[in-house]
Amino acid sequence: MYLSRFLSIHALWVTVSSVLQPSPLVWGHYDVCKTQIYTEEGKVWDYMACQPESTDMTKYLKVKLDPPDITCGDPPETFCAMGNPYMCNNECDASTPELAHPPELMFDFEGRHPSTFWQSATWKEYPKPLQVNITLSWSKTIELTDNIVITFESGRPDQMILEKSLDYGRTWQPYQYYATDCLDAFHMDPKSVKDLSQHTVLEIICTEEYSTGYTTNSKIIHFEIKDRFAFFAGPRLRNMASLYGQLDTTKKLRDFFTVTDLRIRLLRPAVGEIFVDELHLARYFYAISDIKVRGRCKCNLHATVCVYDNSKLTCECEHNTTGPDCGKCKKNYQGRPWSPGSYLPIPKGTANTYPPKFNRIWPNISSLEVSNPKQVNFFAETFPVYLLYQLMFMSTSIKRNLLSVCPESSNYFLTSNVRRKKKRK
Ligand SMILES: [Ca+2]
Repeated sequence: MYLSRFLSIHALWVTVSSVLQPSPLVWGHYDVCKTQIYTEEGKVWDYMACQPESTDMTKYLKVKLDPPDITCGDPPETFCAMGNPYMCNNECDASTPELAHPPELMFDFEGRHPSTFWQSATWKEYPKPLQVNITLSWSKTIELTDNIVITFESGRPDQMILEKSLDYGRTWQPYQYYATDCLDAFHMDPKSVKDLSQHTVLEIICTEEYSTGYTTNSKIIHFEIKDRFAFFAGPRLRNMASLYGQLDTTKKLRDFFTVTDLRIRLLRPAVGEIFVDELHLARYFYAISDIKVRGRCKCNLHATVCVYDNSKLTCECEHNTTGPDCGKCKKNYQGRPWSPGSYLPIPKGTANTYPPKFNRIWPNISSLEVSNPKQVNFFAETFPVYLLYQLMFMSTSIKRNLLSVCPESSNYFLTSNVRRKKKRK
C-alpha cells in the first residue's frame, strides 16, 4: 500500500515537473547518464535518463534466407531483363565473385555504379510459388528511429509482407502488407499511412503505394516510421517531446517501434502483366540491392553506450542496472522493483537510479524508538505525509535520486523493517 502511495507521489511529481519545465528548443538530450554537480551536500552525481545514439543497424544483424539455397548461381543460370524477355544475357554464377549475388550485397556500401545486389533463383518451377523469407536478426531488442527502406534491383514484388518479432524470432507479427492488389492478395482494403491518425497509428495496413511492378522507375519500398512519429511530433518532427511523452506512457506504442528481428516475406515476384509468361520464366526473380534499418539499442533509458562484441550487442548499463537491455537491478540494488527510466520531465527525464545519500532523507526506524505495535502503525500511517514534506523541501538532485529505482537493498524497505520489528515483539 505504501509503495503504491509512494508511486502516486512519484507520478504527481513527474507530471508537475513536466509542466513546469520549459520545452527545449532542440530535442537532443539523453546523451549522458550522469554528471557531477555541487549542492549544499557537496559534490554529488546528478542522474539523467539516457539512451544510445541512433545508428545504422544493418552493421550488426545476421541475415538468414529461407529456403537457404534460394540464392541464384548454384548451378549457374542465365536470367532475362524484366521488361524484355528476349534480352537474356545476364548470368549468375555463385562460384565467380564478379557474377555472384550473395545476401551480404544487400548491406554493403551502395555508393558506386553499378549497384551490388542479392538475387534469387528464377521462377523455373512455376506455377509453384516463388517465395523467399529474408530474416534480419539482432539477438537484441532495438528501437527503430527511421524508415525501413528496401531497394529492389529488379521490379518490386507483386506481394510482400514485412513482419517483426519481439521475442528473437519465436513469434511474428505483420508490420505492413504490400501488394499490387491488396484485396486480391490479402483480402484487405488498400490504405496509406497518411490515412492513419494518432488513434489508429498501430493499425496494420496493406499498401499498394510501392508495388507497381517494373512499369515505374521507382525501386524503393518504405516502412514509414517517420510518418507515424509525425502524428505526435508534427510533420517536421519538431515536437519530439510530445512523441517521447507518448512513448513514455503508452507501452503498446513503444513496443510498436521495438523489434529483435525483421522478416521480409517475398510472396510473388513482379510480373508486370496479367499473366505469367510461362515461356520466359527467367524474367521472374527477386533482386534487392540495399536494405536500410536505423535504430538504437533498447537500454530502457539506462545507458548511452551499446557495444558490439563477439557478434553481440549489449547495453553498457548505468544507474545500478544490468542485463542486455538494462532490464533488472544489479545484485544488492534490488530494494524495490526495477523500472525503466523516463523521458519525463523534459528535458533530462528521470534516471531511476540508486540514491547515493539515501540515509540522510530516509528515516531510520531504530532512531524513532518504536517500542510497540501501535507506534509502528502510527508511524506507518504518517510516513507518506513525512515523505511529501521531504519532497517539498529537499534539493532537486536528491529528489531525482529519491524518485528512482534500484536503491541499495539494505536501505530501502522500511515496511519490511517494521514487519521484522513487529515479529520480534
Ligand atoms: Ca548493395
